[in-house]
Amino acid sequence: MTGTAAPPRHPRLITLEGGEGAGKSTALASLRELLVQRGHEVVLTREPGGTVAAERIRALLLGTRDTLGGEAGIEPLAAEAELLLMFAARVQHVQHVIRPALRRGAFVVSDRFTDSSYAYQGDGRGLDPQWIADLERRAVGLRPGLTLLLDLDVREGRARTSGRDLWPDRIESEQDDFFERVRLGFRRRAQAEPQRFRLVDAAQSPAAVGEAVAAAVAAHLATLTDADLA
Ligand code: Z5A
Repeated sequence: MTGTAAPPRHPRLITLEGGEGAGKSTALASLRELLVQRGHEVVLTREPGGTVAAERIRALLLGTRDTLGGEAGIEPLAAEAELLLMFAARVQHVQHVIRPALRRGAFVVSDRFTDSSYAYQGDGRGLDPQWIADLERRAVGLRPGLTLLLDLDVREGRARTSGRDLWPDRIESEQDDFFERVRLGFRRRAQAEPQRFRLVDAAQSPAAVGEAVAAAVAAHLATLTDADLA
């Protein structure tokens, strides 16, 4: 492997990506149902988070003065600190949840994974994608076999979630231009890796999004060998 080669894909790791309000949490239910119907063990998880320590890191990453209560929420997080904390949480998640589940033959479905770091910290915050690639290669060491990108107009996504939380988190507090860069970043990644990504039009009804997600997963399952499922 050269210094810049992407880590290998694991066929049983499936991720959902997209902007705020795209409907990832809603689509997870259809995805899980399909895999369970086919007799597979499914571990549903999310990032940042997924372990006790990673959920603590999530609170630090997303918390505000109001939710964290005090100084930690007042201090702005440097973009570099945000990136490193995302990866600190991800290492815990990969080592303690994802790899053990994959080793015992389960499917792991994660609401966000490393593509979010490229989109939010790379395209959104302007950090060097080579640095992110290096962290991915050294500290994560795997990519999903299938990534469903739920693509939605930024304003529509924000309208769906507006009024949901009393206090917007650190990332939700960003302006529309930040989220436009994130959306473009996700779309560029999907174009660059068409064998891994499936683009889903998230402006459809929840039922139609669920059907599109289930169809993409069924097509992915059809490509797996007995060795992939062992
Ligand atoms: N982040 C990062 O910067 N770097 C990283 O490496 C990682 C993450 C891993 C996680 O916060 C934040 O961390 C995230 C990126 C950053 N910040 N942002 N933005 P989160 O998990 O709390 O935020 P989220 O992932 O964006 O979740 P979300 O806003 O809840 O979006 P969602 O899960 O895609 O949407 P949903 O909960 O399924 O649906 C939202 C609402 O829309 C809800 O009321 C639904 O009923 C409704 N909905 C869902 N689908 C539809 C359709 N099809 N039509 C109409 N209404 C719908």
